[in-house]
Amino acid sequence: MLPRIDELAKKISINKIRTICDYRGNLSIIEAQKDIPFEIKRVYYIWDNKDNLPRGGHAHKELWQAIIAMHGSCKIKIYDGKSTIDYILDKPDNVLIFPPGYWRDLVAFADDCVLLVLASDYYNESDYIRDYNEYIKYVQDREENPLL
Ligand code: T46
Repeated sequence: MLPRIDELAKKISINKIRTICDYRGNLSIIEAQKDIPFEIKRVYYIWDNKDNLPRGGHAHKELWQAIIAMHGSCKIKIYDGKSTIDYILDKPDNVLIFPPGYWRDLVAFADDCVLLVLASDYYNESDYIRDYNEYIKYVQDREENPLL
């Protein structure tokens, strides 16, 4: 069964990335399976968002992701089928790690936002739930059968 959104908030609150600061500036470090709980199989980034158009609007069945605003800011709305929690990403030493099973909407992009995403698997369209009604059914099925 999916954790409730209040448990999720405790579990996946934005984490600080290990950062070494010296007179030259800052160097932030992420090591797979040490600083984030999965092997990184894919990296992609989102940038030059047009007219502040939202992205996301889907959930993943299996994929874990870690998201960093390398520059600028945006808001990530995470939904568990009943409640929503909002995370603001606005610092390059912050990372939002979230597990599969949650609907996400990415909104309020600053014009200069560059969002880096580390993913636990290769791109696979069949891992997406892009239809909202299908997502609600998925959540209900999970509640009825936690083994799903
Ligand atoms: C997510 C949020 C944060 C690929 O071909 N390979 C890829 O690795 C990705 C991520 C996307 N695509 C294709 C699939 C679509 O035809 O690129 C197109 C745009 O993807 P999408 O509409 O899913 O983009 P976003 O920004 O709504 O969502 C993306 C990720 O897909 C998603 O996993 O959590 O960023």
